[in-house]
Amino acid sequence: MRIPIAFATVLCAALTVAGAQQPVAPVPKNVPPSGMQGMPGMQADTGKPAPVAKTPSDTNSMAGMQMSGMGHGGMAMPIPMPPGMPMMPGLVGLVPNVSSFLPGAGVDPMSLPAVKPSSVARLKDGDTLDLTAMLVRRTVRGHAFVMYGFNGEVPGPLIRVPQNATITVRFHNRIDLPSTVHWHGLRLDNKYDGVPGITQAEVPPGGSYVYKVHFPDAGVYWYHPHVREDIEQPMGLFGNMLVDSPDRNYYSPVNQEQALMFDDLLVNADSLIPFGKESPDFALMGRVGNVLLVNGETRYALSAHAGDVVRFYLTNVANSRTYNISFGGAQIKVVASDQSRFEHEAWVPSVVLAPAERYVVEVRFDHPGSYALVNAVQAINHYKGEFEQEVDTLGTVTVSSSAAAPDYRRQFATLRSNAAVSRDIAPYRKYFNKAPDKKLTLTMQSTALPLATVQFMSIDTAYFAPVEWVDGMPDMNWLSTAKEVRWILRDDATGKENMDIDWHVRQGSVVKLRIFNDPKSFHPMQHPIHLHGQRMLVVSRDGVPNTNLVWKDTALIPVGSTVDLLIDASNPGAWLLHCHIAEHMGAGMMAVMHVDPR
Ligand SMILES: [Cu+2]
Repeated sequence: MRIPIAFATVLCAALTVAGAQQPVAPVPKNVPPSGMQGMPGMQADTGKPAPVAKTPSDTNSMAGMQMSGMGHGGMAMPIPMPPGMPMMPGLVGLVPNVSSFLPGAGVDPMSLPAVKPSSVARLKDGDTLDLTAMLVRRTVRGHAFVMYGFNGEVPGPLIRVPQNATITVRFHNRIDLPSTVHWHGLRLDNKYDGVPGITQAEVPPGGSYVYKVHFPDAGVYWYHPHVREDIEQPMGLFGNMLVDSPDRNYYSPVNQEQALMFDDLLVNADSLIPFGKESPDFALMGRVGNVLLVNGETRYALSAHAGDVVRFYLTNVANSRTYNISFGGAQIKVVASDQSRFEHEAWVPSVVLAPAERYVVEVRFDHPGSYALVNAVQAINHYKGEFEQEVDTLGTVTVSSSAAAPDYRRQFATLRSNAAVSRDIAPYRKYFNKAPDKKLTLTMQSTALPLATVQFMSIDTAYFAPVEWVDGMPDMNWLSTAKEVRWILRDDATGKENMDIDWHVRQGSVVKLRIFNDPKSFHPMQHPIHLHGQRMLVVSRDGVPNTNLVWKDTALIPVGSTVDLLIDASNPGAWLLHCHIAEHMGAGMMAVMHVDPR
């Protein structure tokens, strides 16, 4: 799709005609290839096969990389630019207003243990796990870097427990930043939620902290630090938790199970791009990496037999990137998301995952050959003013000619309805159409951004997409830090913003929260909003009721949309509500909801 006005012309006009009225480009009726209609996170079934994919080295090429001069504490700072994309002339030579940070300053990566793949920690009620955040050596495209891992692993150990278990986790911080562990999506005891300043103090380097982690709901969860997520997560501190239902038929039978954690990393030819030390950089759009990773590796590989049904647990752990995942044309059945199964299983051609979201899908590989695990999105080329298909192959499923045993073809062909989920939701239906109890507007403020950035952004806003798929302007994004950009949750009723919002609701109440993502803000962008310690339903978007519900803890709020969330405020304590784009939270986008005990 082409924007009617040549963007370069518009840009030049904006940069050269100081004080002139900004040209206004018409707003295209663009719709990304996501399914923001119908089932949340799902693409409408087009029946078309997935597009032919390029390899990551094609699409994430460092070619076209430009030098932006000295940056971050005086070191040369080349910001990788997408191929064919020039740096903004007004930004050349500028550097972010922070000093630079990378893990393990002065540590020789070769002196560290090489990172290990994730192990499975099968634990039962009452068990104890030691979890140590530590420095590891990771090799990305032939270059060894000092990064982080839990117990030396990336992802960290996959914690697999029965529903209703409580385990003890002794967390040891052996990295060079303070840290904590947040148990994302769990309705656990507030004091173990891992949020510094609200439920505990930061664990300093060398320190330890003991968590009691309770698992009330079956599903797929993940753990990660709640201190400088913009650094600690992309450097490797994340892991999954799988909570098994006692119901043996909770899911359909499958031949294999696989947990996939999607991540991206921002690198130049031979260096990691440093982080802002005093506050996050890349504060506008979040740090969007140029190397896509599955379970910490640039190439995911799986072997299967012809006819195998594989259940994939998908988790997006990226700072900012939203994925749109498919499996080389293989049929995908979506069965569950963050905290429960869907009411009704459904066929989808792809799965959209915002940061922190999880989806459980079953995929049948019915014939021998190879299937590409693909991320396919419609990117905006901000410089040309065009939308273009961006397709990355993240890995391959190689299917042999030997036949699946057992053969689950028949079970796979059946779309189940989960009456237990509908029964669980039934008592909440009477609240679906009530007036909102709380209303939030998502917006932002900028102060002191470079003039070229401000001018560019005001034009860019004219053709925003409902979902921002990639970072098309890394140079200006890099320059923005939490000192220049403030992301805002604004309470419509009081005008209070972010941590000044001090909501109190009664335990046992059902809270309808309406969130509006203001398209007229300086930089409209989607926000994955996460509520700690509770569960919620996405009951409608833009007034259209959701007819296939699932319990969630994270909901993507597209640009210009109004989303109604129904929160089951069952768990007492002080709980964070925030955007899960790490840099947006680092630039203020969080509030506290107190659930007061009955
Ligand atoms: Cu955000």
